[in-house]
Amino acid sequence: KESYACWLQYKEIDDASLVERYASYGQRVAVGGVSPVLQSAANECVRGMTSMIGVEPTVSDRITRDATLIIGTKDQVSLEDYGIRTNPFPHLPDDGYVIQTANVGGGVLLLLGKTDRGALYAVHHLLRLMQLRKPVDELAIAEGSRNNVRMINHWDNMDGSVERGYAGQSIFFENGKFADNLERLEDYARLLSSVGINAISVNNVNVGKVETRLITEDWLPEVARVADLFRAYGIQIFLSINYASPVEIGGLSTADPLDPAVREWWSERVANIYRFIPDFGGFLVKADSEHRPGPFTYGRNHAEGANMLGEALRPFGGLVIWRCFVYDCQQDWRDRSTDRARAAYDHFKPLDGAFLDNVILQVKNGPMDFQVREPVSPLFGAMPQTNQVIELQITQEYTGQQKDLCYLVPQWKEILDFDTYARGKGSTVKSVVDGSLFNYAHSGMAAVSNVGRDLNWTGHTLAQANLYGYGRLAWNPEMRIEDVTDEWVRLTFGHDSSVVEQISKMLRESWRIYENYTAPLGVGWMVNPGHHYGPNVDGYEYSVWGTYHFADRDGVGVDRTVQTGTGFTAQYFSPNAEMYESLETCPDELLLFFHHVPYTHRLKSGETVIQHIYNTHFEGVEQVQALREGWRKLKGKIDALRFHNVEERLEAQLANAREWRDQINTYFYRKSGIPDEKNRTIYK
Ligand code: BDP
Repeated sequence: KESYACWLQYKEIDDASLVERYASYGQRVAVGGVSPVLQSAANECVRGMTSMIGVEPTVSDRITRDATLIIGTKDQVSLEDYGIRTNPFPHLPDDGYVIQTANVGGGVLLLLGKTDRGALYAVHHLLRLMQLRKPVDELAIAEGSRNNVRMINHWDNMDGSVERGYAGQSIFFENGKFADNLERLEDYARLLSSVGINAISVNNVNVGKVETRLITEDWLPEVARVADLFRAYGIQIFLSINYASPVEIGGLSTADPLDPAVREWWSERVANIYRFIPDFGGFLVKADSEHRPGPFTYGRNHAEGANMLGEALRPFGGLVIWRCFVYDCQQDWRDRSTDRARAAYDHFKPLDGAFLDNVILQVKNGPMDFQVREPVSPLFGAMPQTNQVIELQITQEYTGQQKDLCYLVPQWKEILDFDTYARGKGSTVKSVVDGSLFNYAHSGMAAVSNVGRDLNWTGHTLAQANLYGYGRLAWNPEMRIEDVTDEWVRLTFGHDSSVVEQISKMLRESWRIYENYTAPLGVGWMVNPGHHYGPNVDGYEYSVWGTYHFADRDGVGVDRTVQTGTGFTAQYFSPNAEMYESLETCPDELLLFFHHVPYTHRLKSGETVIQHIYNTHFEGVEQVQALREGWRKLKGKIDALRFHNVEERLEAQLANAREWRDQINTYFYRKSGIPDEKNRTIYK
């Protein structure tokens, strides 16, 4: 039960005086109107209240004078009627809300959204405050999200498998069909809406033969059923599409975006989708990447490719979310133009301004692929006239696959806070993707889901924190790491201070720890090809994927400078370009991403590169041991199921960390011939 409930535990509150205060509002709930979203809001409110304070509120669908809690929209309930003179709504975005205590009767709590979605978020906000044991007698909250798009991408296939999924089979599909466990989907929608997610794409960006048909009558009734369910939680549905659909299912001989027959085919398809799903979100597209079809096949660029779909969707208000993860996966290191890190910028930057208004480019956070450490993608800030969303990876493909603990909120914060200098100082990534820097029509955040059919949704129970943290940051990128973390731990495990402190600490340190025992100094990869778990230093070194470390007997790292390397550093604005270009100013943690250096090169920390590699890898293993010891101290303070789940995973993590340490250290000892200054045993 605890595993499944995630952060919506709604545990009974044992503080009698708090319960009394909460209960005074939790008697008579009145809802301002009828809509599926308001219905969900009311249901959630009743559910949370009943479970936390032990009294089930009555619910009325009209606003009564004796209501103690009112759920509605700004059009249904006027603040003035309750003696509140300031009206924050004009300053709030559409999904915003107001939570206000008013001194009418014995006191009433107003939970009002600008739209009904806002009302649902207000309910969740209140329930969160209650779970956190906060007073509610004098609330005057007005909140809205900075990001319009707050999306989750599922990489789920209809056979039930999940690409890069580490928590069991798909919750959406099984055996080539839609799964019929709607209760599970509804609970998922509750979790997502509780952190403000408002969009999901349900199928993998690598669209298979079967999934290509999702946009046809074969499956639209089923897609519509899922859309209905999520709509009630304020979440719009998107589908990933196959760019070659006109050929594969339309019987056309081409998918050329400039061909009139192709354009007409898509327009008809889209119109038909909207007959089934009137508020369909739109398409997510992976094109010309890793063997996927795309406009390049027909000699067209990606603006031509995306705009064709944009035109088809525009009459219905739909969006095209077009991924910038476009590179030649058959490349080799032939000349400087083939550096994979350069690809997204080289393809898309020249097209700035050429995309329709309802097209959004979805840019991965880094120029490579969700490594434990990468610089920020230089595309952020580089396209003032093109809508952008950032793509993060909640699923831990390269960060421990939900066997190893790796809490990604600190990484995401660093990325969002990074200053691109696109419009001078203060041009942070978060101000690009929230649309404020360039006034984008559509913008925000998207992330690849880490959820599957496991009882606890995420495999590793503590990986629930990544899903929660993503939602909270997508809602408000200003939230501090400590606050997101503290909130999640308390909501999930309660308020025992030793539990809160221990788990928060483990989470906050985990990303650095993972970095310590894996690929050093930003060079990335060194993983087993294919599944990407565990060390394999040369696993990708001699293949064609563009992922190299160039270690030889003298040194290691990728020269991406303008002076002597691939010229990638020039894709950044000044002064970032100069900072990365120069060996003196390039930050240690990204050194090997940007430079090829001798093993004896001294870092700013004072250590040589080789000694840093040895030190961090020994330290990483010790730190994982400490994580395990720390967790063991919580035995008896956490329910057995969750305790054992994490304990087991920490055991696996320790084995993995040891393997990484031994392989990395041995490899670099053999390459360099330089012994460890501290004479530790390097290989078994
Ligand atoms: C990589 C994954 C691959 C995805 C690809 C993508 O290894 O499975 O299809 O990204 O984002 O990280 O399209």
